[in-house]
Amino acid sequence: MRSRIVVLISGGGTNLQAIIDACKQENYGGEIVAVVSNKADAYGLTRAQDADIATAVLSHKDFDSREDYDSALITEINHYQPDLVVLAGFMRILTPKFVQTYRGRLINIHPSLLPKYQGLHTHQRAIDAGDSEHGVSVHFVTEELDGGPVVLQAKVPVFPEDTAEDLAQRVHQQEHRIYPLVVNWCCSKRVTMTGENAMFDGLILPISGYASEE
Ligand code: NHR
Ligand code: GAR
Repeated sequence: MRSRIVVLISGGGTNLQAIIDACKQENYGGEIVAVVSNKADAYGLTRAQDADIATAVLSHKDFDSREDYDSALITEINHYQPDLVVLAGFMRILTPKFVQTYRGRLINIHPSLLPKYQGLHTHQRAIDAGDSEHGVSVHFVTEELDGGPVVLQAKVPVFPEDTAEDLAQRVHQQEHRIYPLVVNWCCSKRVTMTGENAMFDGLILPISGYASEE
C-alpha cells in the first residue's frame, strides 16, 4: 500500500511538482492525495489539478487567530487521512497543536544548511555573510521554527557575483533532488522520528559528522 501524502503549499510548487513526478515511478512509496494552499492564486494548485490531485484553499485571512486557522487546517487535512504531511514552500508558521497532531509525520524543506539561517530570506543572508557554501535541509517539523531534526542536506557553492535569485535557483535544483527522496524514505518508514531524533534505518542521524557540524 502506498502511503497517503498531503502537501501544503503557498506558491509556485516546484517542489510539489518534483514529488508529483517521482510518484509516477512504479515503486515509489507514496501517492499525493491532496494539495492544500493558504493562497488561492498559488500556481502549485494548477500543478495539482493537472495531475488529477484534489486541491483545497484555506486562507489564513478568513480566520481570527492562528489557533483557529490551524484547527480548520487539521480538519481539512484529516479528511484525506494522510500518513505524511509535507510542507513544500508553505509560508505560515504552525501552532504547537498542529505540530503535535502530526508529530513524526510532518516534514519541511528549508533553503539553508540548518542550523544556519532559520526563518526567511536565507539566500540573501548567506550572501551578506560572505559564505562560500549554502544549501538546503529537509527536517521534521517541531514546535521550534526550522529547529526540528534534520534528515538530509545538500550543499551548493556561493559564487562572488551571485544574486539571491542566482543562489535560490541553484539551491532549488538540489531541493528537487532531495525532497522526493526523503519523502519516499518517510513513506517506507526508512526515515522516522523517535523522541527528538531523526532516524535512518533505525540509526540516529547524523550517522557520521556532516555539513551542519563544521
Ligand atoms: N511551523 C513550525 N511550528 N515549525 C516549523 O519548523 C515550521 C513551521 C511552519 C513553516 C517552514 C519555514 C521555512 O522553511 C515552516 C517551518 C514561514 C515562516 C514565516 O515567518 C518562517 C519559516 C517557515 C515558513 N511566516 C510568516 C508568518 O507569520 C508569514 C510569511 C509570509 O506569509 O510570507 O507565519 O522557512
Ligand atoms: C523553496 O525554496 C523552499 O525551500 C522554500 O520556499 C520555496 C518553495 O518553492 N521554503 C521556505 O522558504 C519555507 N519558508 P516551490 O513553491 O517552488 O516549491
